[in-house]
Formats: sequence, C-alpha cells, structure tokens
Amino acid sequence: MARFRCWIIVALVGLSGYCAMVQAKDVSALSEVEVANAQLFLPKPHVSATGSRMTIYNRSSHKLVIFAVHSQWFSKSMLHQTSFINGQRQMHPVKSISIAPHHQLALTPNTTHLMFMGLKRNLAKGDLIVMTLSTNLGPLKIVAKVVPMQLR
Ligand SMILES: [Cu+2]
Repeated sequence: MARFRCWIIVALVGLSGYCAMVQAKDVSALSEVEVANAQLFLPKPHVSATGSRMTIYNRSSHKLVIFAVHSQWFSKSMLHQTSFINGQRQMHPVKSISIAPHHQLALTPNTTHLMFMGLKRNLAKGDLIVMTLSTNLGPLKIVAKVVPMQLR
C-alpha cells in the first residue's frame, strides 16, 4: 500500500511538472505572436453585425490555432470564411483558423475573418474595441480600431 501511494505521488509530481513546462512554452510562444492593424468595421445604421480585418504574425515555432473570438460589446462572435459562389459573396462559420509557425495570415472580409453579431452599444469611428482570441497557445488580447466598412 505504501508503495502504491508513493507511485501516485511520483505520478502527480510528474504531471504538475509537465503542466508547468507546457504553460511556460505557451506563454513564451504567445509573446511571439503579433497582431497588426486590427480594425473593426463600423456597422451600417440599424445593423448589429459587422466584420473585421487584421494581420496575424506567428513568429513562434508553434502552430497557432484560433478556436474562438469574444468581445464584451457583442453578444455573439464567430470565425468566418468567405467564398464566392456564382459571383455571390457568401460567408460561413469555420471551427478554427490556423497559422503555421513563422507564417502570417491576413484576415480580411473576403477571406477568413472574425465576425461580430449583436452589438450592445453605439460605436463611432476611432473607438478602440478589445477582443480576445482563444488559441492553442493561450488567450490573445487584441485592440481593434473602429473604421468605416471596407470590403476590399
Ligand atoms: Cu463574416
């Protein structure tokens, strides 16, 4: 019994050591991810949904996977992919957006992007809106500037 207990302790210590290691790796990897020119489009009058644009630089040696986005000023937010079917612009939700190590990805209205729905307050040009990306390397906070809507 004593021996069995000892093994449990070894296993727990080993596990917590591993967790600490993973956390350390993730924290430093996340510091090597940079988001540039984050912009949220000013919604049209009486419309509560809008899109965004930004470039994400993954300078880490880990793949970055974005699973979700959240902003307190919107009741719902999604990861979107735009496709053109018979010349018609269509958007659909995707489960994740990945950026390979040492790669960058431009999120634009006509490619993959972050989409926001259910606006809870009035926005004005120049407002700064905080949003948080849920990623495999940890939560990534972004400050986006509200700009006029632009599809290109
Ligand atoms: Cu969209």
